[in-house]
Amino acid sequence: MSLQIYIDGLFYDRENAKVSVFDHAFLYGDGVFEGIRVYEGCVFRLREHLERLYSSARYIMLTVPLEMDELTEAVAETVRRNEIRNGYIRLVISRGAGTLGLSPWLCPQPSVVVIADSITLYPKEYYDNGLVLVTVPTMRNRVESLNARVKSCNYLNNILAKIEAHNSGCVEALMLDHNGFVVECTGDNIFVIKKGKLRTPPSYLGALEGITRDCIIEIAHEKGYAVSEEPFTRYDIFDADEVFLTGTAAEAIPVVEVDKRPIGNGKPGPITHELIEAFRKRTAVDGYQVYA
Ligand code: PXG
Repeated sequence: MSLQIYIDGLFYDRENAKVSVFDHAFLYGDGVFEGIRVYEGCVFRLREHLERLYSSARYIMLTVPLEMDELTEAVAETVRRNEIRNGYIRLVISRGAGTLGLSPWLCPQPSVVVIADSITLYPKEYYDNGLVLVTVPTMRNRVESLNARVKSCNYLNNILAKIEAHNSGCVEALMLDHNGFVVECTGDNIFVIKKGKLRTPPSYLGALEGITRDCIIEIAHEKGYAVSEEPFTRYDIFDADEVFLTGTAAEAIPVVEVDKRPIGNGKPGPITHELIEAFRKRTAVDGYQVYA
């Protein structure tokens, strides 16, 4: 059976799942999105993802054409139709089709797209051996411009950073703000651990309030680790005992080298390992059960 894709209340085969070239998400990146995991038929933290989606939409003054319970059902139905037990959901709210001009008020009807598919995971060796990062020249957009707390369809800044990392042989890029503070990676939040204390950049620096980040903070608290959200620089990365990233695709993944400097002893650390294990235990129980 071909993939069934939800567009504005109807389901289409992959070949026929199309939106207008006049859609402003295509013309201008005018829209918001979410990337969500499904584990054993459980949509991980669906409510939190949807809340972030509505917040992103509110920031760009885009009215999501469905209520939260309707959108929940659209997501669940898309997962069921495709018989996904473990996979990945891409939810997009676009400004909709309009004219060849910026004006969003000339786009009468926002569109809702839900794709539920399988997911390609990072190779196991990344988890076993850790990631190597490089700091890239492309800085974060200033929060006074497009606040990167918004998960908008305009990811060019991060894409440029990703290309720069790739050109240096790395899978992820460390991104700084214009003051040199560490913010996050192109699709992952970052944590440093020093003497058993965790730190992650605050969202007011323009770090996405990652759903995985939130979950890891909760787990760390439960395990008795102190966690603070405060600005830090590359100094604190090089000085850390452990560094790890969090994100929907990666879950939690150790970092062992940044800018050719080994982190700690150059191997994935024990606290990172403990948090990853605990995170994996709750993925299939912490969310919306689609087949219940
Ligand atoms: N920072 C940025 C900039 C992100 O885009 C995260 C952090 C992690 O947030 P979550 O909520 O996932 O823990 C993200 C998430 C994709 C894709 O298809 C990107 C993300 C998530 C899922 C898929 O590229 N980014």
